[in-house]
Amino acid sequence: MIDFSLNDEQKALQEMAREFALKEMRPNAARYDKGDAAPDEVMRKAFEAGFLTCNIPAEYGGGGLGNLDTAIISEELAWGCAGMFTSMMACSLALTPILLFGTDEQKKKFFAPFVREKNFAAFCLTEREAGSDAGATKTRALREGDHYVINGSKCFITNGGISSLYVVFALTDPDKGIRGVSAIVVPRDSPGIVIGKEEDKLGHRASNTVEMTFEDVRVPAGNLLAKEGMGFIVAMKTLDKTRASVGAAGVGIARAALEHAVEYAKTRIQFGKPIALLQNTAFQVAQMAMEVNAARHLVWHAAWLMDQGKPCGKESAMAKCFGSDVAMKTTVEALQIFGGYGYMKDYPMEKLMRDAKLLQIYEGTNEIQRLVISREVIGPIK
Ligand code: COS
Repeated sequence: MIDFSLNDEQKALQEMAREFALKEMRPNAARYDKGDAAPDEVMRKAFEAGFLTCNIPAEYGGGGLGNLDTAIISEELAWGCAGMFTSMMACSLALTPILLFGTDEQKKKFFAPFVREKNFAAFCLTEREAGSDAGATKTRALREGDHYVINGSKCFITNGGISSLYVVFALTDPDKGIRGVSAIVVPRDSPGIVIGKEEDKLGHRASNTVEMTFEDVRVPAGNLLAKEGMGFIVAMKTLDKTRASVGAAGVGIARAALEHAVEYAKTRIQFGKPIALLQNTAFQVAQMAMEVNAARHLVWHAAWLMDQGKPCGKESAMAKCFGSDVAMKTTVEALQIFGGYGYMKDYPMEKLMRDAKLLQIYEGTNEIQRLVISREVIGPIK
């Protein structure tokens, strides 16, 4: 039987996240969108509310929430401010490899600071020459006794400048290409980590994005996740799990744009009546509402599959791709309903549109999602 209703706990989580988004994120969104200050205070409150640690299992002191629970919360937080949400999501993205592949000892050690106080983590996969082609990593991690020595550069690292811990993907065996990549946990206080200048982005300006260089960074060999050479699989399995959250963020942004457009269309009088009564506007609203709903169902389905421990790579890619495309399309159309006002910074539409764009790019471009989906749908060709 299929049950689309949320249970009481999920309804309470949704309500709590919506309240947080409304009271803490929305009133501060425009201020942090300027990008000249970090939303530390909002993040402190987000930590206290448990949003930064909700995916850490309860046995390690976290919220122990499931993937569907997290998707419900993600929609609300992105509805509040996609930029601040990105910082939170990037932190859970970086903790996911530890969650999936860490030993009990590693989980205890690495999760402890995150449940104790506000901390961020960063997922360091992308390089200048290894974006969509994530396996083309050039960063090296050479074994020297009981340590790895890491050298190389990573770019577009969300939370890079504010994190206490990094999960770094680097070649431990350069001759083996993709099968020579390993995933290594690197604490921020390791000497040799150089944080580059903060990127000046189109949207998600409340989040921190930097280039990072690792210069002879020595970390204990015990910080290796899984086995040497398994790093690419670690990255792929992590992204299979986290991409649905990007879809959830897309739903949150699109829903916000739709709600603003409906409110505006009901009060904006042109040709003697509210523009909501014009059939073009009404049909646009209907289309947006259908797509937001469809995107949410894809997200919830992918998250539900994860909670059942079932394969979800294709469904997670669908949720990410469709959810972010819907966010982009809906924000463009909702801005159009606002006409000239939509283009002004006094109204929320232009930020929503700028924020929507990144969802089509990060955690794998939507072209990569289509590649992942089509490979599975088409299957092997003899
Ligand atoms: N789960 C488990 N294993 C996987 C996997 C998955 N989701 N995806 C790939 N693999 C395995 C493959 O089975 C293959 O193993 P074998 O060689 O033993 O058969 C290996 O990994 C290499 O896979 P593949 O041949 O598919 O690699 P490609 O180089 O073609 O790249 C894509 C695959 C394009 C899907 C990958 O590079 C990718 O996701 N790129 C986008 C990266 C990204 O999202 N970046 C964002 C950074 S985080 S903000």
